[in-house]
Amino acid sequence: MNEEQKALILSSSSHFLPPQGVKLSYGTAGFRADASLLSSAVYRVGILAALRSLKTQAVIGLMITASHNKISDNGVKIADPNGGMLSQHWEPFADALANAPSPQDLIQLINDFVKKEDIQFNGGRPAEVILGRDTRPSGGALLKAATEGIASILGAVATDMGILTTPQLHWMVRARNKGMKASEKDYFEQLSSSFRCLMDLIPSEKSNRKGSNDKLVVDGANGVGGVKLEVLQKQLNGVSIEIRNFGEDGGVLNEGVGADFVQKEKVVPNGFGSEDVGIRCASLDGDADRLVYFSVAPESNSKIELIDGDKILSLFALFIREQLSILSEEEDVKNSRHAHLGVVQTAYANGASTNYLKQLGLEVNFTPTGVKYLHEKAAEFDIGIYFEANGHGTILFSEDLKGWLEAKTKELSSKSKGSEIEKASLRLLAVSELINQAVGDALSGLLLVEVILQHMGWSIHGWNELYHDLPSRQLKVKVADRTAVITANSETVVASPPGLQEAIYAETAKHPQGRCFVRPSGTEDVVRVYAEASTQEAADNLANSLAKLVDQFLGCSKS
Ligand code: 16G
Ligand code: MG
Repeated sequence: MNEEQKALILSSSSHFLPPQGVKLSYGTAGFRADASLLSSAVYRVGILAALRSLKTQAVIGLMITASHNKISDNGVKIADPNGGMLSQHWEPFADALANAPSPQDLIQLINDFVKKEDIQFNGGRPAEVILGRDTRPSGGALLKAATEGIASILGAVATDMGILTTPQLHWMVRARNKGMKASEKDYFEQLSSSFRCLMDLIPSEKSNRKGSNDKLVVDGANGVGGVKLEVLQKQLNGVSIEIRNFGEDGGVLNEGVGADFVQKEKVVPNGFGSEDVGIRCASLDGDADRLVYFSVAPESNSKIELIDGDKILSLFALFIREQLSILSEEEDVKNSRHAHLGVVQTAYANGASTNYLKQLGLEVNFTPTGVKYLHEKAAEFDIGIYFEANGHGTILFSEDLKGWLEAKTKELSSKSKGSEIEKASLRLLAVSELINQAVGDALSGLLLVEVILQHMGWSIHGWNELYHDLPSRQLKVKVADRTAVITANSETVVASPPGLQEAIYAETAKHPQGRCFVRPSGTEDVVRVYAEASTQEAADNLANSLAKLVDQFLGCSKS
């Protein structure tokens, strides 16, 4: 770093001093905190984004959002050149950057890091960062802070893409770096045209069936997702979507609404009620990277039947498997290709879903919680489907398989036009266009669910009947130091403190079909407890006993 560069960072960073006594951690989904505490961290993430762009010589994304958190919070995260999460290898730098106490410390830190990573300021392409934000009122000011951070790296270019869903920004970063069309209009066009293509491929005897194609009602969490879905739906033919809670009717972001609320509380979001019994409903989270479906339970005030990420995964897996099996019937063995399909879940996946997937003969893999882990695992397959129970997930297609499918459809369009094999390969290609390849995307996930339900001729109830969730319970426990809990085997067992796992095994054994685990949260200062068992009472008991054990072993409970 030359002196001019150092002086520029020094002067601009003096306008963004960090609040005293606040320690931030990049966590599983970037920095998140009360918006009033964030301008310094966001400014510094702007610097990080520009450095990341210099290092990778590619476009980097910077998203300002706090997803499902309350409206007064905000946050910031980075999208890497492939549209995925920031490389884990840079996370400690992000932490150090955000927590550096003074501009001088900041310069020192950046200087050391630039040397270590061998980041070149001259000779290559200048840094380029594209920015997006959700609908939070604090977003505009934080976006300015990020832009100033980017501008403090000489020659760096920042482009504000406006209000976006998180997956839209990730999609744009990926598209830009692949040299593809990358505007918001292009995003909508790609989703709508691949959706229409899939709708055209629905077997005719299914498309007329009643029950599957009646209306869908979407809870937009009073956030950006509903607004964007409104735009997208104008480009879809023959789909009827009613959007509620799209933030323009006085509702507050994530307050009693949204995918996180619906999945955790298992009750209807605001704006839904007994008049909706029997209707197919879906809920997005505040930045539209989570999706769950639900239906209002009959004869109950506010209870719902939840169709979570596990069931979305199961629906996707069934459909993909069906298309692959049609393709494998290709007579010309020389031309056929075995596609390796894998699914990825976390310990939160309901045990009934895992059993169901295994019974289908699928390979089920587990990773720790957090999109970055699931995504990385899913990328190992020709087709990798990943979902967290909370509704984060997508389907990844390897470049190799996509290339093969493109060649195949070309060949089949002349050789056996209209054949089942041609249709199956066209469907897979269209899915790879529709479903966001950069990150889980509630809008593209929702369109794919809608197509598949029509393809199968299923109502939401038919889908819900694929398997029955085991009763489960989640609790959180406040402890003095949650980092004292160290887990192993994708968070299914506790490695430390010693003795805790043995005590957990002893409790589990007392409950039929009992399964449980504890893990430190990556987003809140708590230890989370999950338990499932054959009855709700048993799941509740098991969760409560675990919470007590955590309290005993970690002591000094704060509450
Ligand atoms: C973040 C993660 C999500 C994970 C959740 C767990 C991303 C984009 N988001 O929201 O995948 O399920 O954290 O939160 O990675 P917890 O650690 O507090 O349980
Ligand atoms: Mg989110």
